[in-house]
Amino acid sequence: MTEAIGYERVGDIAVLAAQNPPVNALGHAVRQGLVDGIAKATADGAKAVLIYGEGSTFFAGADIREFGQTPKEPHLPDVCNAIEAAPMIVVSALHGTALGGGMEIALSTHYRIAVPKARMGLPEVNLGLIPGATGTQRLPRLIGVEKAIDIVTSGRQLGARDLLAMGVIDKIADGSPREIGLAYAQELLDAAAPRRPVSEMPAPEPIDFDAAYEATLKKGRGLLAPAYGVRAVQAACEKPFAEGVAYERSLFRELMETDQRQGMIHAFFSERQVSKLPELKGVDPRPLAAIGVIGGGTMGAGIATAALLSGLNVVLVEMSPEAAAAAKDRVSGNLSGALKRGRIDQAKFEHLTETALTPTTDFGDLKDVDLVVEAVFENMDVKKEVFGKLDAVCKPGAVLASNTSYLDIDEIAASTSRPADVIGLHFFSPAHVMKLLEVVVADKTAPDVMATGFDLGKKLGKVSVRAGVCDGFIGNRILSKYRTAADHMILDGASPYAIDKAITDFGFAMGPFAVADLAGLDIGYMTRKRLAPTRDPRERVSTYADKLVEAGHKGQKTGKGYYDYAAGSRAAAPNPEVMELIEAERAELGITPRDFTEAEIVRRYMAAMVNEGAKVVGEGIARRPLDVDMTFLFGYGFPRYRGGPLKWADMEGLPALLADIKEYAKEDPYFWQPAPLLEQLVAEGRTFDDLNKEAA
Ligand code: 3H9
Repeated sequence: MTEAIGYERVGDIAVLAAQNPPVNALGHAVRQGLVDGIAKATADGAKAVLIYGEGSTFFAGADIREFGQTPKEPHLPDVCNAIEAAPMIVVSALHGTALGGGMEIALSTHYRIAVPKARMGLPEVNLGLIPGATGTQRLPRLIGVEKAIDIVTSGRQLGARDLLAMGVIDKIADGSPREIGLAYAQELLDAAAPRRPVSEMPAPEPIDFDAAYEATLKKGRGLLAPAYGVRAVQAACEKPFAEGVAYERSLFRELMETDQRQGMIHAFFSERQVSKLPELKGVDPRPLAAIGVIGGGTMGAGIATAALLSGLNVVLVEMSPEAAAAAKDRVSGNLSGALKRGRIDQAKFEHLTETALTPTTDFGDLKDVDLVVEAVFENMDVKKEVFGKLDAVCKPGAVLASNTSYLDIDEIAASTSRPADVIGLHFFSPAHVMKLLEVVVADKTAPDVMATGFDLGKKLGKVSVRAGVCDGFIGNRILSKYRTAADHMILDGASPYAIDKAITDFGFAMGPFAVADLAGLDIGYMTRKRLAPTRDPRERVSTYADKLVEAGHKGQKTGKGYYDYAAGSRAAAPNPEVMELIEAERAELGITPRDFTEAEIVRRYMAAMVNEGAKVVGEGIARRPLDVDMTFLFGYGFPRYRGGPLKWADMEGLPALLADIKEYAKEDPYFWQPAPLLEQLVAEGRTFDDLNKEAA
């Protein structure tokens, strides 16, 4: 026996208790302990075995940290088969989350009981994998092909009631997993219940697997794992159990070798790492019960909605009673969406809109709030005026935050008498939907103010990334570079539509031009005008986009932008005026357009993203490469299975990417200045991930 599995006899029942905190992951010691435990129970003459987990959960799956290393015996499928082959009945008692290999262990036991709050699922697709320990072979035998495909391909978790209704578990009972498991095992022994191996159940009825495969592949937008899951379930119908298991294993191993698996697992750990910063260790956040929001436009109303939904009281300040009423309507509109989706009930809706939310025109109403987020017009003078008022009315210790997306937070902070309390909290629109929050730390921001920013993000269910002060912080600064690279390609011969297609084929949710239409083309227009006075004369600038805006085409809100939305559909057709403007500009500049392959478009676009990402890390604006990666995953629709721009760069190979950047620099040395950090990593033969590990 290993220490990871405790062994005890309770009458006729041998009890195997997993003890591998925090989540009882099925690492080597646990697997060995289970196999030894079954052998010991057999040698002991036990009539039943109970398997359960100590601590917060049943097994939450294979130990992801072991992935990528040479697997050590006993392998998980063998453990599952050894459990099922035990000569006595084996019962599992579930609590917490029985995920992946954990669910596969449960499916290998003969009977399953769970506490009411237990959840189960096969989330392997979220790691770029399929279940690799007999799950795709046992589950369809138990509940049929369609439900099994849904569970395997979606990775979603199911609650105990649904699991009982489907026949995945046999019983629900209140109590500790040990108590309910022992009682159930005894009940089964008393009833002389037989062993019930799922692998011996008849093969399930087939469906049209080719159609299911194609549909799943399409839905995955490039992610392979779910489609592989369909093929694995197919094997449960067509092959004897042992062959099906071998086939599942071969697909699992194939996926294990992919970049997609690496990208997804990088995302899994980075998502947890991103809010763990050395500078926050031991720093307690300030209390947060009520917040203020200044400005009730789309952004302010979104922030207020997110705060209300997370249980915070909100004072929403607007300029006039009419604007305050309109802001309240916006918040109510957002909350009615939550009501419709069943996230809140009518009583809660009324409480949030009528009691927890205070729309006002009086800054004095902010005197008791713990934190204020300002979301007013992007203009330094306007912001300073607001911060002056906040400085006058807010209680000592209140956190004063700006939602600016590019203005200098140091300058805003300096305009108050309490710069240590000032921070940037950059939300993404719609703020009650988008997961990203950039916590922008200024020179004088106090550590507990930064901790409070992260705490607010956590309360709001956001992924918070620490950013330093610069134009555009992490995300928008990098965006402006790859967007410029796209504009240069357009001048040289690519079309916005070819670029959008290449980028969505790469896996982005939307291409940059469709995104620009959605956000409003006037935003980019204003940014270009703002930056024009300080623009370096060597910069290559295109003007077709400005002309488009000046012609009144501002994207979806005006019905036309890069695309024509006249038909009311978001899957709009190209706006013919765009190519006319582009061609006119090319002619004016004397450019003979050339062809761009999809591969070249992606390469240049990504090279610009990675190069600027490396500058952002090199300058300390992002603390670690993973901070850039998470910014893009959660704020910019970057495909999760590619891990993020800098993880993608690692997998592509930094030397080749740097060589391409130097090649592009021959045409445009100003734009393509290689990031010093990228040059350094290449010279030292290291990767961005090495930097992540050093920072951990
Ligand atoms: C699989 O099973 C493959 C098999 O089919 C075949 C194999 C042959 N391994 O999320 P939390 C760590 S694939 C290692 O903050 P929560 C996590 O990193 C696996 N470590 O807590 C964190 O560490 P730290 C299928 C793991 O309460 C700590 O535990 N299973 C694993 O919010 C706490 O995690 C999955 O994909 C793991 N499997 O949520 C389940 N899981 O404190 C993945 C967690 O150092 N896990 N850690 O940062 C989860 O979904 C959530 O962690 C869980 C708990 C719901 C369990």
